[in-house]
Amino acid sequence: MKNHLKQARYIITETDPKLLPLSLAEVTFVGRSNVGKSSLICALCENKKLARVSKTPGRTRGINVFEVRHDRWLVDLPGFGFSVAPQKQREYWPKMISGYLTSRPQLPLVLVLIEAERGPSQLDFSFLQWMSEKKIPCAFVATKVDRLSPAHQIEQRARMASALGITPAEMYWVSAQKGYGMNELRLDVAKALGLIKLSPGEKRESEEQEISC
Ligand SMILES: Nc1nc2c(ncn2[C@@H]2O[C@H](COP(=O)(O)OP(=O)(O)OP(=O)(O)O)[C@@H](O)[C@H]2O)c(=O)[nH]1
Ligand SMILES: [Mg+2]
Repeated sequence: MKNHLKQARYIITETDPKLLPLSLAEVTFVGRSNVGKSSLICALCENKKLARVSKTPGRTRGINVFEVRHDRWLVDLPGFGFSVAPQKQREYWPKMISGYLTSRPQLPLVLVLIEAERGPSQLDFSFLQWMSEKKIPCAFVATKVDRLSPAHQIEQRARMASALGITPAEMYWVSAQKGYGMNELRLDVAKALGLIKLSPGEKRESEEQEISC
């Protein structure tokens, strides 16, 4: 299957969302520190050097923008839940994230990443509550599924989906490290960016029509 995201390149890091230029469409990766946002962007684009990955939480400090095609972006946000600040402040996601999410007119897809092994935390639920109050739709991605045994994966996927109020099939289930679940997510990201158009009701590769700009 052709990877429509492979030509992504880094274009800008911004800390003030108000200063970000407009795009035609942008797919955003958000979630707790260390959940695997940058790793997932690298895996989707098949470019290990694209976004910085680190064992230390808090690696991504600004809003990092990668352009897949002219004005069609992937956006890597800093993680929430990690800070050197006291516990009370740490439990509130930074202004940079909320400022970005409430100020972008072109957000066809916001992907909320949650570690498969841990499931959603209290902090994830308060973030999701805030997203719902702001009426920002999102889709869920369970990350690092390679850390679970195959037998445990089915059970944990069902448990996580139920906690999030969705069906297991509605949640992406991925491992950036092993490459699991990449094709399905790639296709939906490319679709959200308007890079490909699928025939109604079909997801077959042969039915994809590339859109040129
Ligand atoms: N086992 C496993 N580890 C992963 C996977 N994806 C990421 N990791 C590891 O998780 C750690 C954090 O990955 P990052 O991609 O930097 O996470 P992030 O969400 O961008 O982190 P911040 O920018 O700090 O918020 C790194 O040590 C990665 O190697 C995966 O699919 N499987
Ligand atoms: Mg990161």
